[in-house]
Order: sequence, then structure tokens, then C-alpha cells
Amino acid sequence: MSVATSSRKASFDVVIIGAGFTGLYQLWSLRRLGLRVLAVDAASGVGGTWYWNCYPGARTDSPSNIYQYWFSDELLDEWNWTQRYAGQAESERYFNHVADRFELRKDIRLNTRVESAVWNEDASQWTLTTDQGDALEARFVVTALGPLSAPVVPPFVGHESFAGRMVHTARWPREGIDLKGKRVGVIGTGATGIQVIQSIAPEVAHLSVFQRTANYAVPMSNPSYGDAERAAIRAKYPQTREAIWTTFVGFDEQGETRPYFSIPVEERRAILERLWSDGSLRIWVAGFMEIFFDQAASDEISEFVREKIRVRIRDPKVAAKLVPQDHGFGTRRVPLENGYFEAYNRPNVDLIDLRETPIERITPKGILTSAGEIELDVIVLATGFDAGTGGLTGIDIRGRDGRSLRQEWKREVRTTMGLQIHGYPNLFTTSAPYAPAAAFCNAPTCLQHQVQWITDCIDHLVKNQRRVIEPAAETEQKWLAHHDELAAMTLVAKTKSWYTGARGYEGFEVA
Ligand code: NA7
Repeated sequence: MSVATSSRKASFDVVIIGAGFTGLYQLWSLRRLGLRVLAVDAASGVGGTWYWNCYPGARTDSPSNIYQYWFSDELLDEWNWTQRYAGQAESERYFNHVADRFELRKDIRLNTRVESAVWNEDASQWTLTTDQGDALEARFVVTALGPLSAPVVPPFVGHESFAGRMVHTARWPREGIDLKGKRVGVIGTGATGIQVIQSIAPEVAHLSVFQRTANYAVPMSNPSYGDAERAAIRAKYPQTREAIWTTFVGFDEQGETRPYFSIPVEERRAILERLWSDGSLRIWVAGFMEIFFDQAASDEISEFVREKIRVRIRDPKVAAKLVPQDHGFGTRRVPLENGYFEAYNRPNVDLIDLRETPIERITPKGILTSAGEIELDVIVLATGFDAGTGGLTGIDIRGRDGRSLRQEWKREVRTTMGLQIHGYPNLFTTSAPYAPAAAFCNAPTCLQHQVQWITDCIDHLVKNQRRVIEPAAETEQKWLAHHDELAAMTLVAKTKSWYTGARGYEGFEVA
């Protein structure tokens, strides 16, 4: 049961917006300080990403022994992951278990979307209004909106004219959609599109994949776990817990320390083979750091991955379209896959390369590209999210002197370490832009780190009777300059992707 809402006005020490991975942990942490805390979520269940993304094939790309909370040994002992990479249903069950186990639900208000948050200078507090008519007063606000929670629906001409069913993957109906025997089009081949495509290809009558940018992907090895495997994993929890805080992106391995080109070519190849056969993201984030910095190393490693992909696709013309050529391996988010490239060997699957034949419009019957109309019963939009910013700008946030975050971020996105924003006192943000942890980090590790920092900060303020905290403009400026200086050294910053906030950049998006 969530909090009863008979009175629409209520006061709290902290209101947390979001009851997903971050929000649940933030609620648990702040409640332990003895504070009055409320978490609010638009969904009808907890779990955030794992509540909303119930499309076919949805699964984590982080191993279950890492994609979890570390704050409770009892929880670590009692929760039994059934496989290396948990599917959406298992992840959602985990968050529901956490909410029950730690009696979090009594301080969670579901089915409630925060519409605005206004800072009151005289009272040094925030007032939040919701779509349920609440006015929630809070000294501190923590946004736990997730980096990828505001789905992007590209403004294709004729969008509303489609007579079939059109659905974004992050708004997949919880009762599912029967795709058997249907003609389905999937737009988008990021991590989500890849999972959908490989999952539905065998069941649909025909699948048309609309690809704008070809993606690298690594084959996932996803063994089931029995008691023996779980015992072995649990025995390593103390080391794992230690390791994730110290590695490059929050996984449990650091990777090669020797410079890439100091290693003989045969040995380099052998290391890449070993990393590849692990069936995980190790080859990306626990292999060679040079893929992020050194063009020559990036070229060699990218070619290794291209070879691996190419041999799995029967038709060389299709392979030429599916094998990425325009960016280096690992400069965009690398998905794991399971039979994705083989899906294109099926007679019922077609690849439409939007760089050759762009989408002109959506029609009542399907999608019209420059090569003609493709008739469809269902269009699946796997077109991603307004990453980092979308959750925050979806709320009308008014800081000191009535300034609007939405308006300010239209001009320039700014934060101080992704944790606070100048002009918005007592507002703490998680998974926000410019955090060291914003995107290029295993989210669960870095989000837990952010929650711990915010908890310590609020604890400090309360204990020391300090009412307000806000980064100074000069501090923010220094942080942004430091961030940009480091980012500019990477190949990631030179590549268009949701990491760098790029969207609709190919010039053929029909607005
Ligand atoms: P992504 O990775 O942002 O992928 C979105 C996909 O949709 C990508 O292939 C885009 O092509 C494509 N897209 C977006 N807009 C258009 C238009 N207008 N026309 C054609 N194609 C389009 O989102 P995902 O949901 O797959 O993954 C998000 C993260 O969730 C993932 O990285 C994991 O961390 C979990 P593009 O590549 O931009 O050319």
C-alpha cells in the first residue's frame, strides 16, 4: 500500500522524485537518519526502468551479481538471482522485494507525477505540485528520475495517420502485445532495438528493421544459476563490493594496465579473443583503455569486432550495412546481444538502411521511405530517450528568483558534478548531466555512490543546523571547464550518441 492521500497538502524533510533503483535506496538511506521522507512516482509500481521497459527481450547488460544493492548483507544473502543477466521481470521482482523487505511502501506515493517544484526563498523550502492535486512541502528535494526515463518519439510526418498500432518500447503495455503473425516495423537499433529484434523475429510474420546507425554488439553468455553458482558468487561478494568502487566504470574488473601497443600483436589478439568469449561487456570496459583515447588502437580493436560480426551474416550486402564503419567500438553504448545478427539471416526479416532510403512519412498503412511504402500492422519505436535532461525538464522546476530550469537548459545545460545546480538550492540530482557518473558508468554502482554522497550531505546539514546548500556559480563554472577538458580527450566526445546528447543529427529526421 502506498501512502494515503486524503489531505493534499503535506510537509516533509525530503521528497524524492522517483521510486526506481536510486529512489528506493535514497528513501531507505534518508529514513535511517530519522527524517520524514516521501518518494513519489508516476508509475503504478516501483522499479523505474524495470517497471516501464517491459518490451519483449528487455534485460540488463550488467551481471546480476553487480546490478544490485550493496547496503544490506541480509538482502545479498537472501535474494537468489536465477541467471547471469536478469530479465525485466526478474529485475522488477527484485525491486518489489526490496520495497517490501525494508517496508518502503508506506513512504511511497505511486500513480503520482510531480508537475512542478518551486523554491520558496523566505521559507527556504520547496513546494511540489502533482497531477493528483498535492502540494508537498519539503526542505530538500532529490530527483531520482533515471538517466533514461523520458522516451523520444521522433516527429515523423503523418505520425497520427497510422491505422495500425504504434508503441514506444518504454511505454510497452504491461499486458503485452500479441505480435504473432503480424507485420512489424522496428525503428531504432540501439540496445533496446537489438533486444526487441532478436526476440520477436521468430514469431512475427514479417519484420522490417529501420536502421539509422549500425551498432557494434557483443554476444551475451547468460548461464542459469543454481545453488552452487550462487554460493560461489556470494563467497566473492566482499571482493566484488570492494572492486566496483575502484574500477574504471564500476564493474568488478579493471582491465589491462600495459599500453596497448607495447603488447605484441599476437598477444593483443589473444587477449581480445579471451575478452570476447567472456560474453560480457569486459571487452569494452575492462579491456584496453585505449579504445577511448587512441585512434590507432580503436581502429584495430574495432576491426576485430567487425570481423566477429561479419561472419555471422550470410548476405554480404546486409553485412555491409550492419557492420559499423562510422565510429569506433565502444565510443557509443555497446549492447549485449543474443542472436541479433543471425536474425537478419531469416527470410522474414528485412533491413532498411535509412541512410540510403530515409523515412519520408508515416502513412495509414505503414512507413514510406524514399524507396517506397512498407505495409505494417505494428510500428515499434525503439528510438531511445531524452537522456539525462528529459526527466528534469519534464518538471517545471523554479529556483531562486523564479528562474526556470527548463528555460535555462534550453540555452545551456549546467550542473555541479551532476549533484546540484547553481540557482536551485537544496535540490539534489542523480544521474544528471556532467556527473562523473552520468552515463559512462555502470549505473547501479555510480547511482549508489551518488545516493551515499547526498545522504551524507543532508546528514551534515541537518546536524549542523544549516538550512541551505547551493553550489556557487564560479564552482560550477570550474567544474564544467574541468569536465570539458577531460571529455575532449576522448573519442567518445567526438562520436554522436545519447552519451553526448546528440539526437536527430543525420539531417533526414522529418520534423
Ligand atoms: P538509443 O541507444 O538512444 O537508440 C535509439 C535508436 O533509435 C538508435 O538506433 C537511433 O539511431 C534510433 N533513432 C532515434 N531517432 C530516430 C529517427 N528519427 N529515425 C530513425 N532512427 C532513430 O536508445 P535505446 O533505448 O536503444 O537504449 C538506451 C539505453 O538504455 C542503452 O544505451 C542502455 O544503456 C539502456 P541513431 O543511432 O541515433 O542514428
